[in-house]
Amino acid sequence: MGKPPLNEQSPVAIGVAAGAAVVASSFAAFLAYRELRRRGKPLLINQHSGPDSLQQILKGEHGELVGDLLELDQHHIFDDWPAAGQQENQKAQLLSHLQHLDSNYNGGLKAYITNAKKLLQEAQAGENSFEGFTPEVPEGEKLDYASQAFEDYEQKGVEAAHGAAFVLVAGGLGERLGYSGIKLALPVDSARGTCFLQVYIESILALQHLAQKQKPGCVLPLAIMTSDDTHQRTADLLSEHAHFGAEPSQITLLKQEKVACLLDNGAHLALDPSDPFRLLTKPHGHGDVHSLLHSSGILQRWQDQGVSHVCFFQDTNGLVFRALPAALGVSAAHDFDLNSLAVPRKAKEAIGGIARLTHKDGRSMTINVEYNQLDPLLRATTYPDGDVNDSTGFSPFPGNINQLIIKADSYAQQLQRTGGLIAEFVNPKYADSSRKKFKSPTRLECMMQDYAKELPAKARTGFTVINQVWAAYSPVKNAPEDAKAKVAAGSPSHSATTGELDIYHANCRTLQRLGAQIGDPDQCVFNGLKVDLWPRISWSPLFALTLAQLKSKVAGEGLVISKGASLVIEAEDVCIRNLRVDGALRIRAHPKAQLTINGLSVSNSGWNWRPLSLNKPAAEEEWIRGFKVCRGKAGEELTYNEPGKYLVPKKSSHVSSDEQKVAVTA
Ligand code: UGB
Repeated sequence: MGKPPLNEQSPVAIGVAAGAAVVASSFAAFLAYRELRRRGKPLLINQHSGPDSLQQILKGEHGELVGDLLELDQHHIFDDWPAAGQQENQKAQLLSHLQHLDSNYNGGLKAYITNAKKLLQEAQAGENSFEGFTPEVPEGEKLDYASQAFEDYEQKGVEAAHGAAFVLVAGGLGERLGYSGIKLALPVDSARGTCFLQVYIESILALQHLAQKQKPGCVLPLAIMTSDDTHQRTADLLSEHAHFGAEPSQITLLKQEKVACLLDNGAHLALDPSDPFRLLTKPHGHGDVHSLLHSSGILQRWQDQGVSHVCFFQDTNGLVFRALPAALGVSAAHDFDLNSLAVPRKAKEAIGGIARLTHKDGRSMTINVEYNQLDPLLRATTYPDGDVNDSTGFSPFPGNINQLIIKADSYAQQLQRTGGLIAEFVNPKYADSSRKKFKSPTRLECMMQDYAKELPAKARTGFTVINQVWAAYSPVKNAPEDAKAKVAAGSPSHSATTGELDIYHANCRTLQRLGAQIGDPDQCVFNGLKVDLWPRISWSPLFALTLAQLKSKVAGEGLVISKGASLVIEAEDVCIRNLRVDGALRIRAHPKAQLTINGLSVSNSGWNWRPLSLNKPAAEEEWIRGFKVCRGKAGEELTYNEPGKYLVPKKSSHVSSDEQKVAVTA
């Protein structure tokens, strides 16, 4: 399959004749047809032998594909087809749908079904894909956030950043979260109100500004992998917001295709119950990103532009760029072909564990073992208790957060060799103990971190653990009820509630390390989760992306933020020498405005994060968080729309002729 359609120059004779081949069923008809066609002989089919419309398919451009499907025992797809002349449009729709699926899988549907049969048989037999391997805790770079080592690597990362390209995998719809929009459009935090895509693009632009000091004019490219579920909405989000300040040519969308669902262990393709002329399809997993970067030619283009490292990240971790420059520095310093960013992992937490696996035959590799495979692997080998925490309160196996840094040279060679194909797996949910029936149709999947499995033994693979989870990882993945259940089971909630609150937590803790006085958190309950609500401090990555930038812009000992206060910084060039906030303050400024805040004290009734009441309307973004922000008119806005230098509060030393514009709304 995946071959060109039948050659129309060699028509097959179909008609009624004495002694013509008479076949009893559509399936047999096709097999006979194919056989004779292969031998170059015309086939005469009795017009009463099987649905006329099937005979027509034989003549059509999809005949070869359909024949292959029938040979692969997929005749159920056509069994109930109406006779010729009926529902021809719908039939054509199914044929072109099949053709589409065929051309979007390497080797076509034939390869897909063959691979599926093999993997389904292995799954039914309960085969262990790690048979013969023994896991060990791997060695890697472990960094305390904000330590000297962290800062040194961060500096190295900034120096290497002119060669960085970024890949955001955002094809997942987020069904687990129970949100109807695309996750990239969700606000990272309600204080600033900017969405994930904006924060990611601003982070890349902030790194670009730093990199331009090394390589003037350099532009850091971003590719976003979308799917049918997310593509249009991602494109619209970008165009509605002028690409959030990036050059349109800097961003490329790559759409991944879905794959057909499988009904049973025989890999029968599942028809859509609501439309017998369509197959059910589902996403193939984030592993598609490698073949797309290869087949689109993007990786090649990036290499031609001088890209040395490709950095992958997920759709909803608002903290990723806190750790990424340091991880890039680790990659550059150790010349890693593959570096996985990791955090300490709670046992049984739904993130993969990074392990060193050594085979009986001597092979070994450092890879991610997905959470559902880690426990059985540990129990079957060296850890009889399975996936449990050690005395540190965490699993000894670091948690993969699917933020990968891959060296472009060896990546390109690898993709050239493999076409970017990643080992697939299947994960059917069985309805019975004999593992014969599925609860619902399944499909083949692949994961981007399994790129490590394809690497040659000589490849340099490593990982970078940020020892403080709060500084690097808080994704938004789980719906409120599931989040509560996760916490009850001792795992992090990874909910929209904590995704936001962890941003404030990280910002407050970071500023405390700089010497700032930050009020204690309030204890709150949102969506049934007991959480700490720290002062709502949030800033644009264009203000400070790295720790070094933050240190250069904020004199910690001069900053005092009261319990319950909010501070939002939407300005690039702000120097905070002395600022006290008791209430709420938002600072906005033109990119070319330079602000020095020295001696400003703000006091107002501030903004409140209130739990939702069941009987009051709320937006979907609020429901998944469990709170609403009440700003009222309370809060001070400092806005500087013109370039210039400003001292705040205005003093005699004010150096700009521009008027300082202070809009006080409370
Ligand atoms: N994604 C796609 O772009 N396409 C797809 O077909 C599927 C997903 P999930 P998952 O950090 O918590 C991963 O569903 O796969 C995007 C790691 O495997 O949120 O369950 C999607 O849009 C696991 O080891 O996560 O688990 C999203 O951006 C651990 O690291 C991203 O892929 C876990 O993430 C992840 O998709 C984690």
